[in-house]
Amino acid sequence: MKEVYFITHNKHKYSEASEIAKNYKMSVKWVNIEYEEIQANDLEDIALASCKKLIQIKPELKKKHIFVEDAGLFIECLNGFPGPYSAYIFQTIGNEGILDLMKNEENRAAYFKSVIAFFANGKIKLFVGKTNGTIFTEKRGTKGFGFDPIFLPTDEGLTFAEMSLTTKNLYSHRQKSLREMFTSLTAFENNKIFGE
Ligand code: ITT
Repeated sequence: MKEVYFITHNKHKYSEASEIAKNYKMSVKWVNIEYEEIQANDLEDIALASCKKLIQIKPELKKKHIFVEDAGLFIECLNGFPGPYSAYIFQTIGNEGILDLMKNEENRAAYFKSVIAFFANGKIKLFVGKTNGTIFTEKRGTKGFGFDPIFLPTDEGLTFAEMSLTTKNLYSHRQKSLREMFTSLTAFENNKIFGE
């Protein structure tokens, strides 16, 4: 069974990845290392910088297949806010703050985006997933994490926080980027991952 190492502080993200990996007969190992994320306007730049930094501070990771993932919630009527600043905004104003900002707002369209930076054999590759949806008018559900209680994926009557992990894994931005990564890993032999 192939092993890939997910470097994240977030246990929920690890659990989501771990479940998806089973479908690809792979195993995800959780690595929780302290490191500083850069601030940037693109999730791609943040994920790439984190991946590079981790390889630099822990050179032993170079021998493994590792990935980091950066995600964000982009709200249309707020011009894409909080986007790449999602972690900070969640910690400061939280779901209540977002709902307040959107009080009386009719355009509730939003999307979640996930960017994986995957490192193997000396190269980094990005995988992206996006899920469209809407911001509900109040918090609903207790599962998941972060903005899950206020996000309804399109055509679903439930917020992410009302879904089991398995159901969130049918719709989420993260399962899309993860599936891309696992498909890519399955398609090539270890030493040919990037067509070498
Ligand atoms: P890392 O250590 O992997 O960076 P993190 O929790 O800081 O873990 P991100 O920077 O990728 O994760 O995500 C930024 C914030 O966006 C995160 O703190 C959540 O509040 C929110 N978020 C990301 N993915 C989410 C999801 O699937 N459901 C709900 N909120 C999410």
